[in-house]
Amino acid sequence: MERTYVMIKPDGVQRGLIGEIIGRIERRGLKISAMRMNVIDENDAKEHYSEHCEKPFFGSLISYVTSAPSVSMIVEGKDAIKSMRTINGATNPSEAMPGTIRGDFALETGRNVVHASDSVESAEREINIHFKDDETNEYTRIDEEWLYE
Ligand code: IDP
Repeated sequence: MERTYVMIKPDGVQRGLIGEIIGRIERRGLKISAMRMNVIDENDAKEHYSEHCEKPFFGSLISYVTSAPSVSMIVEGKDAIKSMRTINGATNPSEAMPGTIRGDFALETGRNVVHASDSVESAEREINIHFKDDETNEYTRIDEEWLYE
């Protein structure tokens, strides 16, 4: 099983999309093993997006993700990293397929509602930025015997 870091960004929270987004994750069969709402600390945001620190949009990206509360989650399951990226859709919402979160609810890259880690290394790095070890929960979903062969 894989785990990934997922964020409902401030625009997703402000636009009342928390339930819609969590519903899609749960219905897919993925397991949420940690969840918290908070305003992301500026230093944590800078560390999270450090690969973009030289980009022209870095300043506005940090302001955006720290501007209001976000929902942070650890999501687990088979191929959780790839599955969450597919559920979210393309980074630029104008290229995101209908049926994806960004394809259904967003118009601009700078307000694209959700984040999910793009590799095993990023997932572990991002989970460590946003969660402490004792914030994760180990449990079995009652439907797991029907989700997995
Ligand atoms: P991802 O979120 O799909 O992994 P990345 O390329 O890692 O995409 O970019 C991280 C975030 O930075 C994007 O989700 C988006 O919020 C923001 N971003 C990326 N490119 C641009 C841009 O050209 N203008 C404004 N914001 C951008």
